[in-house]
Amino acid sequence: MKKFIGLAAASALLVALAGCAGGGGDAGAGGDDGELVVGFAQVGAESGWRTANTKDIQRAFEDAGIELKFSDAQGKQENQIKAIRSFIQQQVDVISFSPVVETGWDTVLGEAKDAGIPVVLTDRSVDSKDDSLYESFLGSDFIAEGEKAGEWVVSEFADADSVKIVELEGTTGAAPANDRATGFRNIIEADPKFEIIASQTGDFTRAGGKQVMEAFLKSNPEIDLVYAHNDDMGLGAIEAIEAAGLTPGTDIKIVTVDAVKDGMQALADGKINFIVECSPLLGDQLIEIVTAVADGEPVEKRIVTEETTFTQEQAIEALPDRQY
Ligand code: GZL
Repeated sequence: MKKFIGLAAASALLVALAGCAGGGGDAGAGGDDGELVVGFAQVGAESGWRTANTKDIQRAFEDAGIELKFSDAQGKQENQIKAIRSFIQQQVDVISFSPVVETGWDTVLGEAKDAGIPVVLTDRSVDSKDDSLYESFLGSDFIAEGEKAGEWVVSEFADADSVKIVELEGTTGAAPANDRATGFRNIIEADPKFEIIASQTGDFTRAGGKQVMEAFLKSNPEIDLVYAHNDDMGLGAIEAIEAAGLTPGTDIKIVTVDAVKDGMQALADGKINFIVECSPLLGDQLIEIVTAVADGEPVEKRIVTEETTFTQEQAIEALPDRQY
């Protein structure tokens, strides 16, 4: 009997201690000890841009001393949805992600809202009609990027009678792919001499760009210009053009978007002719937004990142200081 009472007392003591140590309530991940915890669901690692974006986000959270739970979806929406659900279960304070495609987010963002966890979009946006599902969207204006590429094409081919264009599209359904296509057409469709003779996704990867360009070269004897939605696909196109015995940047001109180091080197070497910048360095601005949101402070719904364009001369000048 004595033994039984001892055991009962000991277990009662354990329960009491556990209660104190836990500070009451569920021991969720989110800030029981006042520390901010943020869950980030990244698209994947498909391009030099994405690698630079991930590195900058992780560096910014490290510098700020804020706990970052990071997941890489390997380009699959279902993995991003799973990661967001896991962050909800872990009761993080804020969820942030770059939606791999624009559609299909309302249900899981509704679950985050019901759980009282604010969401911040970075890089790419969603097509949700209900903008209460996220606090802020930090990223580039992809339509403007497409328009800048179109404006360069119009000036570069001012004296041409006909310009045959092939387009290497980004990931099907992704906001940058949809909007860079729209922006480019907003400009070139004003003049019928510009003709997009083929357009296909290379999924933002170098291998994808090379494979699609090989097919374009086989089925289109006359190509004047490649419009690639990112540098990586443009670099793949360069490989295909050279393998076909042609000179990229001369026989076939190339305009791309991003301005990552490899793209800028190709621009400096004259293999790419013009690059529209899309900055992946979103980390510090993301820290400002998530800390404001966690403190219940108002944040701007839409924050557009600053970016420019590069010619060959500008790339040669900028390369030595290029961070990514
Ligand atoms: C743009 C970003 C795109 C880049 C690609 O903000 O979403 O995805 O342009 C990347 O290089 O893969």
